[in-house]
Amino acid sequence: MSVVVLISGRGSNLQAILEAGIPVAAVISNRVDAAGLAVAARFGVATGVVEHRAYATREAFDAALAAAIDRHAPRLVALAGFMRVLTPAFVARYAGRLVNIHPSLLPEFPGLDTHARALAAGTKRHGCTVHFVTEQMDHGPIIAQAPVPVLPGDTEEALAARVLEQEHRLYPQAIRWFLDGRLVIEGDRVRVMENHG
Ligand code: NHR
Ligand code: GAR
Repeated sequence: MSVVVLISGRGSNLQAILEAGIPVAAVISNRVDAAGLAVAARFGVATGVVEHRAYATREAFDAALAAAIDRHAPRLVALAGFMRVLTPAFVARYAGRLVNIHPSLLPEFPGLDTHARALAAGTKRHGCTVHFVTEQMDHGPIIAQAPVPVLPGDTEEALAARVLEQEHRLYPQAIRWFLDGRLVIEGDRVRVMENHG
């Protein structure tokens, strides 16, 4: 019934998920010093650390990560500021039940440093995307998006904060849709079904 959340850092999206009352079975970080581990502990949620540096290959790290996840038999695995690209074998194992929140309006600005790149491009609209994770980084079927304006004089920090506020609203909502069985993947697209509950 529940969710395993993967983090690498601060954990503000994790906190938004927990505050929304989403059932989280465990939080797993690839870094021992991730501040999000303390957020999980504060909410009484089990934590685990699988350090990517302890593994010689991405395949070995992902196998250890999958073993740690599968102990909790989650319905959904949610990346929340998780910073390691996942191997095809890992993605295949969780096909259709692995989601990510990305800080841009995909397909614009996949990858890292999205806010700096949005400012450099002079775009007037930026935002965030929740998507299913596939082999191709930041290209999976899009579940939901939230736009924000880019304002004159914006810094990277100001823009990131504006996007983050939307992330904290969007991600719990999208996870709720998944858990309520409302998301149907149709090829490259996601249909959000009406709630008949
Ligand atoms: N894995 C797959 N296969 N597909 C996706 O769509 C993924 C993924 C893993 C993570 C999150 C993503 C983001 O939202 C995500 C989506 C990290 C990197 C990266 O380059 C890129 C995209 C994302 C997360 N990571 C470096 C690496 O070598 C390490 C960077 C670091 O440690 O700071 O893995 O942006
Ligand atoms: C969020 O903005 C998230 O979208 C982004 O990192 C931040 C994590 O913040 N994710 C990525 O860049 C993934 N590569 P948080 O740890 O406070 O949730």
